[in-house]
Amino acid sequence: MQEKLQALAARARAEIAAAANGEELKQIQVRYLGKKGEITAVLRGMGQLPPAARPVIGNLANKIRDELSALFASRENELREEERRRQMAADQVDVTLPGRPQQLGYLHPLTQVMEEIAEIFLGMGFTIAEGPEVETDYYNFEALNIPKDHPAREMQDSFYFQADLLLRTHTSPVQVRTMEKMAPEVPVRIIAPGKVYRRDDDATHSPMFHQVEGLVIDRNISLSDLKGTLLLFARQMFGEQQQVRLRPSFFPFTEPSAEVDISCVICGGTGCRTCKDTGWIEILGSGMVHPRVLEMSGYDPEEYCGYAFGMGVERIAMLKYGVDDLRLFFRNDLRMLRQFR
Ligand code: 2NL
Repeated sequence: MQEKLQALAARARAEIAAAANGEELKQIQVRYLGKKGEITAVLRGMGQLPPAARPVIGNLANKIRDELSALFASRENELREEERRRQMAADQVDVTLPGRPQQLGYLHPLTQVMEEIAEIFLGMGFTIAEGPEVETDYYNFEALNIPKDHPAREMQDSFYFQADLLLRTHTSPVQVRTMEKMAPEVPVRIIAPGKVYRRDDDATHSPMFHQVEGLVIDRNISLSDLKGTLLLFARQMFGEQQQVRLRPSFFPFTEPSAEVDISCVICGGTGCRTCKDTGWIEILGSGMVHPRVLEMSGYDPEEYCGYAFGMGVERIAMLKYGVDDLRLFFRNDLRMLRQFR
């Protein structure tokens, strides 16, 4: 019996030493020391032994059980340590590998052009005004002298949330809000760059586009101030050789109103396909702020006056870079956008 126990112990020691992982070790432990394990069976079977043999075998079995318990515990620690080392080795970062190059981002060409326009006016003493893209009927239309039956107010021309809440169709409401806040203080000398929305979608119209509007209010402002300012703008934006001309036009919020042309950026004024042989290209709309618009926002039109203008950033960018389809700006094709990095 003693030899059988010793042999069993030897077998257990060997199996414990050979266990490859915690799972295997657990199974071995159950086979020897579990409720139905071999050692347990010996200890349970003591009653069948002759009384004289019981203390010897009992002692030996207990000794073996304690020894094996200790072996299981230390082997379990050993296996856990091995596993930890394996994990650490697997997780190790090879600091000698070359780094992954990070792509440096850049601004969208329209944002670049919008900022370039803004910079030119900042240099002439304008400051930047901003405001909400969701506007009320009052700020987008009413305060700009756009009457209730004006076609711009039709559902099919603007994006409406409610009868009196819509996506702004120009950045003029930003200027109206600024006038309201400042009145009757002068001078007002601001530009309002930003996104605007109209229900248009073709090669020359996008439902979302960008505008920079400008507004100056003071005493004794005239059309010549407007023309001189826009001439400086045209020369900084398109080159010192530029000329500008004003053509009579109409906007509900200015009186008189004018379209502003610059010499053709393609032919320089001699006539080509782009300028339809006129030598001139339209770049913005402008005029003297309508007295009703001044009055509604708190400026007495008898004392104050001013000019305003508005330009489409997409149009300026297309002319500056010779892009013939506005939709190219919105297609997110990197072959296009990378050229503006
Ligand atoms: C265009 C024409 C224009 C204005 C915008 C303006 C703003 C206020 C008062 C009066 Cl608060 N006018 N803005 C004036 C004339 C023309 O934009 O064709 N834009 C793309």
